[in-house]
Amino acid sequence: MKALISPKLVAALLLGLLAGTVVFGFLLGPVVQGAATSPSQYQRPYPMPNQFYKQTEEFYVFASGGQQGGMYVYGVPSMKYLSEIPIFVEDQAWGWVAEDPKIRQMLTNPWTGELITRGDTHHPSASKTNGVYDGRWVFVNDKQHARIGRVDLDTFRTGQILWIPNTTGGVHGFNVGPDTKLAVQNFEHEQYPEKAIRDHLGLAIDPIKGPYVAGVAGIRIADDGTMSNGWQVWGPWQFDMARIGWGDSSGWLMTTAYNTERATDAVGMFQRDQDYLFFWNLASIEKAIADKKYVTTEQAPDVPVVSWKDVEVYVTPIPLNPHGLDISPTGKYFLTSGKATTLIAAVDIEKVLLAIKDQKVIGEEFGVKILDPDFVRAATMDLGMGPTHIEFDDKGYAYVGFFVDSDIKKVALGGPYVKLHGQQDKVWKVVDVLPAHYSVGHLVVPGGDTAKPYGKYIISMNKLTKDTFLNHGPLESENHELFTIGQTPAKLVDQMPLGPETHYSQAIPVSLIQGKTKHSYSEAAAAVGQQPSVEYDYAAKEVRVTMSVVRSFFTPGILTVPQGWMVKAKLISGETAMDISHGFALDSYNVSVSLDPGEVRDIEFVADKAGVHWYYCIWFCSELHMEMRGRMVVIPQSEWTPDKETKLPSA
Ligand code: RUQ
Ligand code: CUA
Ligand code: CA
Repeated sequence: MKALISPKLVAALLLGLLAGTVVFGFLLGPVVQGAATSPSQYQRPYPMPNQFYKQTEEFYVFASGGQQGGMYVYGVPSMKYLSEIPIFVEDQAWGWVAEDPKIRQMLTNPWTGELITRGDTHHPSASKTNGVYDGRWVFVNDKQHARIGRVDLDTFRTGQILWIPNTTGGVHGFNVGPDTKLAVQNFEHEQYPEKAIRDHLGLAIDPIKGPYVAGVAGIRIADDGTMSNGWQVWGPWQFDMARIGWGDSSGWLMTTAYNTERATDAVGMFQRDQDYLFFWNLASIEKAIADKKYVTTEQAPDVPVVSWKDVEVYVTPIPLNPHGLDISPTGKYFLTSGKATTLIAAVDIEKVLLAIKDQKVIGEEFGVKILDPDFVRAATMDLGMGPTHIEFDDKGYAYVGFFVDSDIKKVALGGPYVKLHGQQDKVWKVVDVLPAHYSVGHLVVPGGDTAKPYGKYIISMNKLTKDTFLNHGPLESENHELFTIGQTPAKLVDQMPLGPETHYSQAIPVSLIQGKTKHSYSEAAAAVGQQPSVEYDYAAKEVRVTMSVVRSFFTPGILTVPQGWMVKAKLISGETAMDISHGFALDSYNVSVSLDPGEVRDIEFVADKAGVHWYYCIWFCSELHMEMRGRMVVIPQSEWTPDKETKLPSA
């Protein structure tokens, strides 16, 4: 095994992480990738035929938006932005607003009743069948608030948000298993949980000094995509990344921890030369639950919380403060990157299972056996500064991103993968270097996190763009860079500025999605029997209105309301034509919703401002778009008389 890195070197590396970004800005800033963008590789027809992109795109990319709170969608290979999918934050442009009670409920913390409109999406993970994408859903986590969103790929809209109990948030690694029955969510930020959990773990925890505890939440996913909180396993450590195994690693859950020191500050989190990769036997978690070895909490009386002591779990040391944890296509190798080192460890699950069987153990911590790293590793590679995440192609190569080096190193995998790339490439060695602009976070090879990578492309999601694009103020965009990898060397073919801030992405074949996207909702058809109506409820101080919205009228076109009353409106779009959306925005009120074709939207708000307020359509839907408006007349209660009620001509 490679010599361990000394803490002194760690400090030097950390300084390097900081300094490196500055140095690279100067050194690499002016370099233009002239050859890589030569016309021969980057030609689009002119004039552009209709549907050119529709016919030539191969993948949809779903990129997490980070602090944007949802996901971005674009096409590959064109790198053309298509849309945004709002999930955890309100986004009026894409029709995701809390005045719709359905959306408000999804965004409301079920335990505190608080509406939460901030979020931080990290790791999209697509639904799979037999370890391969199936195009049904993309799930993604919100780091800040411990929520999981499910995006339905027939509408590109969020269908469910699941809140995870027993944690104050700060969750990171998220992964959906090979058959979409189980997903896992790690708690990255250590917790001081309810007493029931603290007592069950039996660890001394001081609420101020720590050390705290954390764990993994198991989320069950029903056949229709409905998520529910299945279980949690807690123990002494936090976790960063999570992967549910498949193939050679079926039945195992792998997690990494960078703070095995259980510290509460950055210096403390770097005290050890190595941290851990964990192997959890999933069946042993189910068995502990079946054997009733769990507690529940007041907050979540139906979610079993299991102690690490009651399940089968092992660790093996890996280079310090690991970040990437990625599994090769057959499920055999786990590549982990020590982000403050130059080292990538390749751990072989078959050797892990042998080590468990033959007790190749070098010690234990908190009762967890530490498997001998010399025995379980296939390789320890010294590849460059600041390794981040890793992806795999279909030809037996791994791609490792480097934040500090600002490049991607292509490495030939050993073992069963040798037959894919032949003997010409030395295994566990770099065979190509792809320069990136600049600091690489995640990478995505389409299917590169599944049993069947599609290969062909890699997208580098770069954190720092420097001067790659037209400057636009101190806050520069991110850079998604597309390379073709069907050949060596790889070629940079395109770059795309995109808003903050992608962590991971999923690239799903167009063929799995294109045929099923809806052009209109069927809800309005179901609501067709509902005539426009207005109902005044003097006891509840509520006006309930059913409003038809169709080119180019709102019916009713006038709505009178006593000041201070609640307005509950059901808006029904009568449109079935493709791409004809309407909206309902209300002058001087914090109300603006979008109605896609055939969509039915409930909205609720208090009519607290007196006067004439026009409601108008926000989409330019026809030549009569601007005339598509109506009045809400709010009358002070002292001036209100029932004869001022809006009366519709009876149908
Ligand atoms: S976390 S790159 Cu997946 Cu690395 Cu943000
Ligand atoms: Cu409807 Cu503009
Ligand atoms: Ca550490």
